[in-house]
Amino acid sequence: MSTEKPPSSAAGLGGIAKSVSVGLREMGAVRMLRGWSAINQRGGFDCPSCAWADPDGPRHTAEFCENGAKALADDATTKKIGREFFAKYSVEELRQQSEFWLNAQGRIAEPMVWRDGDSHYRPIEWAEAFGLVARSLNALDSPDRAAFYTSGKASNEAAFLFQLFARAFGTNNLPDCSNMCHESSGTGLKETIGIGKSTVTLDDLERAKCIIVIGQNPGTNHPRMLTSLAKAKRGGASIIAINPLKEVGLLRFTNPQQPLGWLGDGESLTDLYLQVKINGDVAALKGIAKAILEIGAADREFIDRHTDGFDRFAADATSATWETISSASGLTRESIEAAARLIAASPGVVICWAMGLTQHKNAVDNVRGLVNLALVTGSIGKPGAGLMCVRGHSNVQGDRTMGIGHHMDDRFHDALDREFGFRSPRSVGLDTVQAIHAMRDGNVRVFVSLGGNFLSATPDTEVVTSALAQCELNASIVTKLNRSHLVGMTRLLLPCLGRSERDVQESGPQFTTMENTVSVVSTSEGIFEPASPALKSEVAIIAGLAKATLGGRSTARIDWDALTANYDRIRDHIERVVPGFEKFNERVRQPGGFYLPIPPKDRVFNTPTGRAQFSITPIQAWHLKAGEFLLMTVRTHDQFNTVVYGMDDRYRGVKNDRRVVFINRDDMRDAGFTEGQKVNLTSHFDGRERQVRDFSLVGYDIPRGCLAAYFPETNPLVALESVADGSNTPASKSVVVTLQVSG
Ligand SMILES: Nc1nc2c(c(=O)[nH]1)N[C@H]1C(S)=C(S)[C@@H](COP(=O)(O)OP(=O)(O)OC[C@H]3O[C@@H](n4cnc5c(=O)[nH]c(N)nc54)[C@H](O)[C@@H]3O)O[C@H]1N2
Ligand SMILES: Nc1nc2c(c(=O)[nH]1)N[C@H]1C(S)=C(S)[C@@H](COP(=O)(O)OP(=O)(O)OC[C@H]3O[C@@H](n4cnc5c(=O)[nH]c(N)nc54)[C@H](O)[C@@H]3O)O[C@H]1N2
Ligand code: SF4
Ligand SMILES: [Mo]
Repeated sequence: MSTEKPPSSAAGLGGIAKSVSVGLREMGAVRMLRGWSAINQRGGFDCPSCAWADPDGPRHTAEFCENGAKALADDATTKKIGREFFAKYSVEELRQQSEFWLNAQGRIAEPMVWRDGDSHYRPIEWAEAFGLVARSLNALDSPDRAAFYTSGKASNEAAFLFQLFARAFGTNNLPDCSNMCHESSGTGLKETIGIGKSTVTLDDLERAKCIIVIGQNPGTNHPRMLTSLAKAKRGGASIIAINPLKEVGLLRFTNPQQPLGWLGDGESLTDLYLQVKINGDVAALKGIAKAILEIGAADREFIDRHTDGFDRFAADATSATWETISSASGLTRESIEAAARLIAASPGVVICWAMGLTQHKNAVDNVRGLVNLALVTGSIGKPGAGLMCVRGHSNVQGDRTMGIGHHMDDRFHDALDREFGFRSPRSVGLDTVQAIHAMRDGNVRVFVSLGGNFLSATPDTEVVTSALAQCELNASIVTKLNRSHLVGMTRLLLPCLGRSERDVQESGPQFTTMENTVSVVSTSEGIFEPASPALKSEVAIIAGLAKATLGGRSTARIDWDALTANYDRIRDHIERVVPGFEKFNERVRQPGGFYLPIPPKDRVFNTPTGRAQFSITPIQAWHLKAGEFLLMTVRTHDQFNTVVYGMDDRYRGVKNDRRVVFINRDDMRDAGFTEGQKVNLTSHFDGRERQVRDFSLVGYDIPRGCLAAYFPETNPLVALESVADGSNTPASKSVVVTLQVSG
């Protein structure tokens, strides 16, 4: 491992160099340039990485960032693994390898099966594979003994069919990655403003006069957001960052699409950087609201006309003492008041956030706090203002819109039942954490996943490993090998087409659709030949599984073959089941697609009273014992979730190591540790300890008492029971740990 001074600005030449080198390594020059010319272009394919939005107007010839280029290279790599690879390495040998190595071997080229007692995976025909899943599912004594997991990359069409399959089979056990991601946002937004989505367009962000970026690292995780922030900044916006780390991407930005911008240090972005303590946000947000009330900057007209609960909220905020606010947030009164003044000086504020807020015990309170701030400033339903939960996976928002969720509302079920002539189950299904409990207790026996890496993405890795290992069948619809595929009594790999590949069915070439973070639905159509002729599309695999499984057991009228032959037919069903998709096939073919309705934009709040709700968010300070720290688990610049592209974290100055822990230099000194020293991390939850070993200490600009380390290496530390109230999201950004010298 080596560390160096982090760069002074994000993107710029370093990003271009990285995109080219990874592209050449995985794809070669010709394929790389072809891919680059189609990614995020109209008629091309949607970037397989994050859910950031494409511009509504004209597009650049290169409408992607370094991480989009890396994700494309990972998806469209020419490396493949088929029967020879699986004959060479036993499952035991594969288990010894890292996630990085497993992913780097290439695309899975044909269906493979591993049965109890085997040493190696072996090839299996598609029909036999479908039959195997069907027999396992149909042998269960209840449909609720199965769980159907979805990762947020699945297209709308695949997601819609997957939930239909699960519900026609008879269960609402539809856990998804969202349960670990923005579930807290969805929960907090739905109860307060009546919809679990952002209330802004890209244009609102770019024309905002004040923007808060809180609990989010856009330079790494949503890089093109920096282009929009820079645009807003040039238009006169002030930008406030609230984050325990001084993330380079929030400090300065060099736009790689403006050649002259390569020279010099780039544009500075943030006007006010509040280095909050981990989980100090409820206090910080309350402090900002208190200061806004004290300045007299509350938007009384908006509050009176559109909200409930203001008086209680205002009494609570004003009665909080600055002492409590400062000690819980780690911020001075002056800096909080400075933030309030910037907000008050602007006609409205756009608040952007991600995992820094959603993965804590009181995560839903974090989101309520954001809503309070938006409401008190009247920032909903006017241009250049609003709430922007910045989504992770490219179609995670669309998947939920399509019914991937363990607890959809009655309206959705009724529409589904009408459309397909059956009665879908109404009991609440299992979310991700509940599904793990159920597997562990022997109550879920069959696990089918549509993408993702359930084992490494979820908390408490040891518990999940043994829970998944007990499943009679672990069947994955996948592109790449990962650790989730190395456990289970029977394991099935069902390899699918990647986002960048051509999908040709009986009626001809097909496109799929995605919904981005600002509710725009648009098309995605791959351009490359499939990695192997044996691959099927996600839609075809789900239809194959459903047809083999359902037979006479469901009264649902679903012609799976017809749906596979022409995806327009799937979209016709979606149009009749999901509101906002009127004339779906026609509108989605228009350049750039269409916006789904966002009622709060028109100040329509679908809450029980028809008004937006203020909430009370109690400040809950941590009382850590001597030697205890609060750890947040974050992403590097060289990974997409559990998919590790490389071993560097360029923007934080770390090279060639992922087992590092960032610590305040004074804390390091006081504890008698030294830079680079190897330590073990022990977490403490409910009287139980969990440990990961051999991490190198990196002295860093981080508040005292706080640590940062990378996910998924630190997931074994996160207790399965440590979850957010109300959303059940693993609290993977507030893990109480102690450090011990390793050896
Ligand atoms: N390149 C790349 N892009 C990605 C991903 C990826 O892995 N790689 N993942 C995708 C997915 S699924 C998601 S959900 C998003 C995630 O996007 P982010 O949420 O930006 O990802 P994290 O790395 O989890 O970063 C959390 C940020 O919140 C800060 N933070 C942590 N705890 C706190 C806190 O208590 N308070 C505050 N105020 N800040 C805190 C951290 O310092 C960090 O800057 O990115 C998506 N895009
Ligand atoms: N400690 C900690 N844990 C976390 C987080 C954290 O911040 N800290 N973040 C959480 C968050 S926000 C999320 S979203 C989850 C992510 O959880 P997941 O979505 O389950 O995980 P990914 O790593 O994104 O999944 C990668 C795998 O998806 C498969 N895949 C890739 N492309 C495709 C495709 O086109 N089709 C199909 N069918 N499969 C494909 C490949 O096999 C690849 O190995 O992790 C969560 N876990
Ligand atoms: S910002 Fe996100 S969606 Fe856009 S190119 Fe980069 S990784 Fe892809
Ligand atoms: Mo996510």
